[in-house]
Amino acid sequence: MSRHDSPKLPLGQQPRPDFPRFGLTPYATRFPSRPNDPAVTIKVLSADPIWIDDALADLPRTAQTADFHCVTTWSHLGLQWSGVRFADFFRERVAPLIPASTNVVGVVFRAQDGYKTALLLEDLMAQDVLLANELNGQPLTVAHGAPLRLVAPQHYGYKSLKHVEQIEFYPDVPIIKRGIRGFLDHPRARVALEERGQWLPGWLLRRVYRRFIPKTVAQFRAALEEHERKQT
Ligand SMILES: Nc1nc2c(c(=O)[nH]1)N[C@H]1C(S)=C(S)[C@@H](COP(=O)(O)O)O[C@H]1N2
Ligand SMILES: [Mo]
Repeated sequence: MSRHDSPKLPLGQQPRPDFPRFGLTPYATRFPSRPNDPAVTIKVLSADPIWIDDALADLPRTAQTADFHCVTTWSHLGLQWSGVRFADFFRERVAPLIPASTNVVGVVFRAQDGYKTALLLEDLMAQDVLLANELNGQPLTVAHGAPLRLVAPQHYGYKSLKHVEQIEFYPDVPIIKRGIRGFLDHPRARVALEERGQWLPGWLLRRVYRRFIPKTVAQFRAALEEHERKQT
């Protein structure tokens, strides 16, 4: 075991005492347009989008503690999330809209800051995948995904999309093609299998990504401070 590994953590991850606001650097200066509005639109196959005023309304709430693993190798342990299971949202709000002859396979999430990601429906139906609106007993902040974020603890952090705005359901696996992430995105990104990216091995991505952590954290923090200054 190298000094970078910890027995508690998945392969290649290192613990971080804080939980920084983080992401691809172009998103450091992008913020949700409606951080207090829990409305989402859903698009099922080729039908017109459907507007839901409050994505979590009338669904059973659940809470869980989970570790968070960013693909760049930092992990923050023991976050307490609460919200609604994605599986419950899907069964109650989406499944009734799907024609019996069609199978939904891929799901694309779009965020209020322009970020997007895709997951397999199969992975989203896991019991620990949430649409969360609370973190550690408090409403989600802008830093961590207000008004609503996906939490998929078995997948790298880039799948846990913040500021959810639209959820789209497809009969096949959508490919996210956008800049470097299009190249390095993995359709599943399972932490246990170290699926960091599609084409390059985990051990290589680990070394490259690790170097960018301090600069990225600083950039995201400075942008948030600037944003908050402008709000007041
Ligand atoms: N909307 C949105 N969601 C996002 C991102 C982002 O920039 N915008 N970054 C992703 C990445 S790479 C990570 S590691 C986590 C970071 O979550 P945090 O900022 O709450 O720590 O959010 C993910 N979801
Ligand atoms: Mo990340």
